[in-house]
Amino acid sequence: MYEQMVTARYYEERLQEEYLVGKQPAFDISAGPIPGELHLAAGHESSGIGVCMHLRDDDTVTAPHRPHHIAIAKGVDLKKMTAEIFGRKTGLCKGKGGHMHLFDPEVNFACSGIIAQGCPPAVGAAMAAQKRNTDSVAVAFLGEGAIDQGGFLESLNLAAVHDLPVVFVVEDNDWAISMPKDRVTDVKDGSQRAQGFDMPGERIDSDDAVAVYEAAEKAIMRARDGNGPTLLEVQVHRRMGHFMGDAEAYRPEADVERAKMRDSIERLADDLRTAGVGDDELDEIRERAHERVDEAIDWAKEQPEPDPSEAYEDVFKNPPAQATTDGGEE
Ligand SMILES: Cc1ncc(C[n+]2csc(CCOP(=O)(O)OP(=O)(O)O)c2C)c(N)n1
Ligand SMILES: [Mg+2]
Repeated sequence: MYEQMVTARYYEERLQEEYLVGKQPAFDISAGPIPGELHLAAGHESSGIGVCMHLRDDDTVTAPHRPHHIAIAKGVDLKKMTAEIFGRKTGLCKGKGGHMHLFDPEVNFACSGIIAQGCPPAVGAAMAAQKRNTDSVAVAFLGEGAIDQGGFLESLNLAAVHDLPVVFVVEDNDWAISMPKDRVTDVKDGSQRAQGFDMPGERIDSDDAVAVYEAAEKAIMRARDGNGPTLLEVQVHRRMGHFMGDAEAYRPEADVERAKMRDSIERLADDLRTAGVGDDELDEIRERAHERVDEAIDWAKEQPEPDPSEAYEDVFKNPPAQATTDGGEE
């Protein structure tokens, strides 16, 4: 778990550096090696990793717009994922999706920029698993800012009424862009929503990745054993802005500091030290993780850009006439 968490954190730090290349001085979002928006998940590691440690390749995961830690934990190919983020031809989606549209059928992982959008497809995957009599499960991750979305609430209902093998994981980082949680809901504990659908709900209120791991184990085993869905809410922290380039003028400095103080990775490292793991071993793990990330980023940066003539391929099932490369002659 520690290795995965360190990998995810360092990945975000490296992407942060790469993203800023060429974007200054007037912050041009389309310039540089990573074009478009970038939402980094530093501070969310305990949730993605604590949950996905229990999953197999044939289990499905849907993630929101802040997906990298979850994708890494689900086993998405780091090189192809990085190439996708850099908009390269050898990326997971041939460079056409970017960081919010990572799709990897090898390990059944998808994410989307539309919040709560992953819930219905996760329910669909769980229904398919149930109908095929397999013991695979689905997990839908979403932010606390998405828990009033109809798609989420309808998914909870469908999952409960059909006893589907699905787990919903709300990553509560207290913010939805510039909107603090207490301005959109009076319900402090989002897992209470489970009661309205007659399913178990649990909130993990600490920065303890092991507590997440244990709660997720219960929920995923329950799903695998055919006993239906669970809703988990995990308190995480947004260590960075909502997206790269967010000046966070709306956010009190003390809140940023608090987020940085409560670091689940440091906590896990302390727990490991207490359990007798030496600093040498922790350093070794960190070095291995850094090497893997650096290698993936170096590889991605050397990959070719997609050919403009392929822009419409894989985008439309039945391309409209104007969406052909010759300007609509056919
Ligand atoms: C349906 C929909 N409405 C609005 C948006 C714009 N939007 C993008 S991220 C976001 C806030 C998400 O907050 P939260 O779910 O808490 O996730 P976090 O960014 O904190 O990880 C919003 C409103 C969107 N992407 N999709
Ligand atoms: Mg949030």
